[in-house]
Amino acid sequence: MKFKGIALVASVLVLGACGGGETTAEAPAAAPAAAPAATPAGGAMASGTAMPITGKMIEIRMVGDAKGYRYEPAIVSAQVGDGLKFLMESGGPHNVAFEASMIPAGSAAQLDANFGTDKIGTMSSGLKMAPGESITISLGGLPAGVYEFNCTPHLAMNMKGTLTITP
Ligand SMILES: [Cu+2]
Repeated sequence: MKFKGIALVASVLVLGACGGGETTAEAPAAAPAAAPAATPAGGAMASGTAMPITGKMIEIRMVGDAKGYRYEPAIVSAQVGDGLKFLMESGGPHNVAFEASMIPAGSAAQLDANFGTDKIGTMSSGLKMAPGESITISLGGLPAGVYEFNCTPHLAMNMKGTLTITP
């Protein structure tokens, strides 16, 4: 008795699903099929693949006090593959931003990718307010040359730096 009852209910449910669900059944089926397309979409950023840090880490403090707003040090030498760690110390918010006209030709896409996802714009990092927060940028895959950078909130206060990358 019990089994028959369950079997009947199950049959009705299956029938119901088949009958009424034909049109809606296709829509959910299409969604999973579209999901794998997200992988090629990520690969479409061909020029923007972040390169890892393979060398040394160079720390630059971001400071704002009675003496003014500045990076310490503001003159930095690095090799391709090194990393820069900008450490928020005082007087924030600070960030690190590069402009395409003040870096070597052809370096912008790689540098932008090396910022990762913590950005407020192209080659412009997120703002750091709390002491101890930091911004890490890989110099992997970048052409050698001179890269000027600045702090967006304190550009007018001359918070700028110069990075020279050697091969
Ligand atoms: Cu600043």
